Amino acid sequence: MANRSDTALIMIDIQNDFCPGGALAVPGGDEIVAHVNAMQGNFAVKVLTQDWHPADHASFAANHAGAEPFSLTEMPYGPQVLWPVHCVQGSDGAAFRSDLETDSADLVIRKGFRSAIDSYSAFFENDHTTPTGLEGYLRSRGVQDLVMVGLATDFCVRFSAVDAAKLGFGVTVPQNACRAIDMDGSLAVALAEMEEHGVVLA
Ligand code: VGL
Ligand code: ZN
Repeated sequence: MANRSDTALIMIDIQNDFCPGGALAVPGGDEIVAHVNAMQGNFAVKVLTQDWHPADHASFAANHAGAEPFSLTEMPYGPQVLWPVHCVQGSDGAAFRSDLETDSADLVIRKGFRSAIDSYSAFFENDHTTPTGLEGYLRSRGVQDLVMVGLATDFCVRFSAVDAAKLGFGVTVPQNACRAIDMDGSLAVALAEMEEHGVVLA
């Protein structure tokens, strides 16, 4: 897939808060950075996504009286995990890992910026209908295939990969360039769901 102009590398949420020491640390999240950096030269189109929440975001347990982080609630759009406060707009935690190569990215797409709705997927918010604009960008650049890497395998990578496959993109997820939160077996569910939708788990 080296340098095919119709293939994009999508680097998902490689931010301080998802790495050890961060507010929603994914075990080993920092270990993928060197690998992701090394992959970038093989892609004509490079996109970074950035989880980017206002402080009053509805996905934060702290904004629901009495709720514990990692508990489940019902939102108008369906079930929602309540997270520790993370990736607050403009905070250090929301910044990309300083060792991630970001200068050569063509596009940074921010998501989760509406207080009332979370967005795991890089394509649609958690209501599965509000678009982020990424599909239009990729199509207008002639992209057909995606390689998706980043954090976390079982949340933002999973929802992004499944949405991409549903939209008709060819999708590969190299698992050695991803790390999972793995809450209550969520990694196994994520891998099965991605495979079901034709995502290639490399
Ligand atoms: C993510 C939980 C909450 C992710 C983002 O990037 O996987 N997970 N916000
Ligand atoms: Zn988030």
